[in-house]
Amino acid sequence: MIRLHHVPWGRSFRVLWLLCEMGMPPDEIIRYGIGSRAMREPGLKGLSPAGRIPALEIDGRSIFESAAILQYLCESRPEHGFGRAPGHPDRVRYLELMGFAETMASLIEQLNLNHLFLRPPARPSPVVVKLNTLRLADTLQALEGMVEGDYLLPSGFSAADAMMGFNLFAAPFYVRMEPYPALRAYWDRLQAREGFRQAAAIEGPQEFYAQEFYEVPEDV
Ligand SMILES: N[C@@H](CCC(=O)N[C@@H](CS)C(=O)NCC(=O)O)C(=O)O
Repeated sequence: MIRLHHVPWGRSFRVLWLLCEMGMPPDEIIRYGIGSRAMREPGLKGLSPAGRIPALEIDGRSIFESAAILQYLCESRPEHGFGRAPGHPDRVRYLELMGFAETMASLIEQLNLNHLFLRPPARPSPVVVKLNTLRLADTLQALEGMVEGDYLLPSGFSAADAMMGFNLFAAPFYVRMEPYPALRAYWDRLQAREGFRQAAAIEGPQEFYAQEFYEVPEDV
C-alpha cells in the first residue's frame, strides 16, 4: 500500500514522478491545498512535522522530505538504477544536485509566497521579489552548465533529475528561459519520459499558477 500526501504540482510531484518511473504509482493520493486547514491538522503533522508535503506512506512506514523519500525509494528499489551509491563516479555530483534542487526550490517558494499567497492588505515586496528572482536566475545559469548528455549525470537518468525537474516546471513562471537553451531541451526530454507523462496524467492540468508569467512588481 503506497499513500502519497500531495499538493498538485507541488514538490510532492517529484515523488509521484519517481514512483511512476518505477512502475508503482501510488495506490492512494491525499490532496491538500497550500494554506488549507487540513495541512495544519494532526493527521498530516503526524507524518510530516512541519505540516508540509510530501509525506509518503510505504513499506509500513512514513517518510517526509522529498529528497529523503527519493533516496529511500532508490535504496530500497536499487534494480531501477535511479540512485548513485557510494563509490559511483557520479556520486558526489548526485549528492550536490539533490541538495541544489532545494536551494533552487526555496527561492521558488519565496516567489510563490509573494506572488500567489499573500492576502490584502499584505502585498509582495518588490525588493524581496527582485532579489529572489535574480537569485533564481543565478541557479538556472549554474544548472545550464551542468546538463551532461541527456540528463544531469553522464551516467543517465537519476533521482536528481526528478528533484530538479519539478523546479523546471515552476521556474519559468518567474524567470524567462530564453538564455538557457540546454535547460529548455533538457526539460523537453524529461517531459517526454513515460514516467513523467504518467505522473502528469495523474496530476491533470496545473492550476497552481494563474498567470503564464509573473513580472517583478514595480517599486513604490
Ligand atoms: N524541503 C521540503 C519542502 C517541503 C515543502 O515546503 N512543501 C511545500 C509545498 S511545495 C509545502 O508543503 N508548503 C506548505 C506550507 O508552506 O504551508 C521537501 O522537499 O519535501
